[in-house]
Amino acid sequence: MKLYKTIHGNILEYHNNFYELSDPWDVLVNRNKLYDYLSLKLAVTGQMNAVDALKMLDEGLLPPIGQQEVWAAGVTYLRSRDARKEESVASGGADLYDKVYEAARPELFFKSMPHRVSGHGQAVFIRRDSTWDVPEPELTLLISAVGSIEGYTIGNDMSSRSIEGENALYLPQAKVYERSAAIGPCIYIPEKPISASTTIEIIISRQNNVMYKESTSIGMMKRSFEELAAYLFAECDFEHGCFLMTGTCLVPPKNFTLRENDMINIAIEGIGVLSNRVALKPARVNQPVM
Ligand code: DO4
Ligand code: MG
Repeated sequence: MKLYKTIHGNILEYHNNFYELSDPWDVLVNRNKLYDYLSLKLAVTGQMNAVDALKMLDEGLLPPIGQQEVWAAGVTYLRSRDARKEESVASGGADLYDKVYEAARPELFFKSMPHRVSGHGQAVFIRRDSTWDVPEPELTLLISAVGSIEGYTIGNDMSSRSIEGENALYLPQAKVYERSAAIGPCIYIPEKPISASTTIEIIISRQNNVMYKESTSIGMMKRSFEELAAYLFAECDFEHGCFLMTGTCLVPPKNFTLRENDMINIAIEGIGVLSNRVALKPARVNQPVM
């Protein structure tokens, strides 16, 4: 099942049939056994006209988020550890990434408040004070207030590699800024947990030329989703549930940096495609000069 948030309401898609659900978003997604709840709703809700549903999705799609915080895990794949070690050689911080990859405690960091999140079709930003920027395609968990993993979406943990590489203590600036997180297009709620063979693919294009294309499977991850969720919930409460990006496994080559108007397409089997154009935040009056 797939749950979409639109400007006109919430739409559930099941086997190419569409159902409008009147429950408020934050109540709807924050449930233990969400699949079972939605199955019951399907049985008592009339189908929407498919043309109307597709028009709503086409014209009014929103990021599938309400009041949930977005968190992220790091260095959960060997590829991510190696990329971080390379970029931080000069700062002397390379060992940190080895240590966190091997440690029992994972790296978890706060990524975004809901208002900074972009959805499918919206722009993601790169920082003006960064020289090396990449998208990070990440399977993203929807976790309920009681800590149960209820669904999945596609996440993009936009990152400045130049700022993180300069000094690991700059991580919040490398990771948290306007439109540095994208999720969407929907929440995928399968009957059983997502399979380890699920593929994740990224394509970055510039003026219709493919600049980078790569895919892998989520089974390459070192840690389990339950382990990440358990650490996140150990000493934090999430009244509305939360999203957790599970780390990147696909890293563009060292000589690649994103530019304005690049297109980022991230596809995860079963969920769909999250597409975002790269932009600069419109400059403020009195924009500080760095
Ligand atoms: O250690 C820094 C961030 C790592 C990260 O975002 C990732 O591995 O996806
Ligand atoms: Mg990441």
